[in-house]
Amino acid sequence: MSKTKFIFSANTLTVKVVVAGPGGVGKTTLLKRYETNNFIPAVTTVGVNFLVMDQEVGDKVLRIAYWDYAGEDRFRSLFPGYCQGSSGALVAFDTSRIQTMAELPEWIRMIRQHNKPDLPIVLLGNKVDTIDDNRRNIAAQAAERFSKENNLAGYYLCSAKSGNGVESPFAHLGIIIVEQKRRQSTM
Ligand SMILES: Nc1nc2c(ncn2[C@@H]2O[C@H](COP(=O)(O)OP(=O)(O)OP(=O)(O)O)[C@@H](O)[C@H]2O)c(=O)[nH]1
Ligand SMILES: [Mg+2]
Repeated sequence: MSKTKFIFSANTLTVKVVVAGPGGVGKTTLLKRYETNNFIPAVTTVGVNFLVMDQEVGDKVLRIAYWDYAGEDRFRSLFPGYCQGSSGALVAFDTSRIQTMAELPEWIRMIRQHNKPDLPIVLLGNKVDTIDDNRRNIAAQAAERFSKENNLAGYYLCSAKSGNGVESPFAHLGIIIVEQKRRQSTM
């Protein structure tokens, strides 16, 4: 698997991935890290931000448009419309504020309601650079339990600041999307 800004190929499939979760957990900063491999602190998203990145999965190129939705409550009512037509989702919480995980069922409910119910969703526990090993273990156990209970495709702990663990969830979601499209014979 490799990722880049644009890969020229006749074998390109374009999909949408929605990025969701409470305000301030680091969604935009994670996307910036994925795009540039640098820590670029973000400002609160107003509405939605976009990032388009290509990912090679086997002999296919997956062109993913990430729709990075604002987490603040005042934008919530527009989210159902924005998340329609997604092929996958990344939902994020902040491991230094583990209570942010409690808001995720509502985001997941909206995503599933407005997409196919079997939409693959990957959980991200961000900001692990700010917590010690003990709290990291607690966050990992909570993420694992949450992921099972909510039938998610997987969970990852990561840090947009250090870059740790950021590539894997993106790669994993891309692979699942391609497998799902193959099974549905849409690629
Ligand atoms: N220490 C640390 N800070 C981070 C990390 N990721 C993001 N931040 C900081 O957390 C704050 C919020 O980050 P954003 O990326 O704006 O969060 P968001 O989830 O996009 O927030 P909304 O757009 O309001 O939904 C910023 O000050 C970032 O610099 C991280 O991994 N570690
Ligand atoms: Mg943001």
